[in-house]
Amino acid sequence: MVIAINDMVPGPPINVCVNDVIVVEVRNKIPDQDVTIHWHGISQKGTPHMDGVPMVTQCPIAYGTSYKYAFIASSPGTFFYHADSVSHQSDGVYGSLIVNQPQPQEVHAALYDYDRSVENTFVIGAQFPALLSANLEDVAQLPPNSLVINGDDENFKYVL
Ligand SMILES: [Cu+2]
Repeated sequence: MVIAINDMVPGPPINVCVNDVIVVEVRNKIPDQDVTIHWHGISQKGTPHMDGVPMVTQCPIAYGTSYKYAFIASSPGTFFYHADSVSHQSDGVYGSLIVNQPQPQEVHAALYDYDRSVENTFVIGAQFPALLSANLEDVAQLPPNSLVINGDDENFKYVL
């Protein structure tokens, strides 16, 4: 079992150019649980309320409500996004976030002809026998079954 984003684990890849504005509306459909999303690698200069840390930078997004994140992809890099909660991360709430830069500024540009980061992105996660967020008291008894690369759409049940 997983918690999917838009029916996907990992969630939809985000591929943008540096200084693009990323806008994501998170609608929490996880019954009886709060969630926030952290944009790992984004500095959030000027937008600390978009950093996704519940009770620190924002109120948690309660079940049945939504929150719109909007921030500038201010620096290039290979990043990812994930639920702030480790149990939700383990349940599948994560995805890739790649901020590209113009070719003249790419220091490794001479090493390749084409940027294939979109089709060659690998997101590695773990697959657990049950939702960790629904079994917090038994987490120590729920080791992962396996690692998964770019998800495993054969063996999981969508929750959302
Ligand atoms: Cu992070």
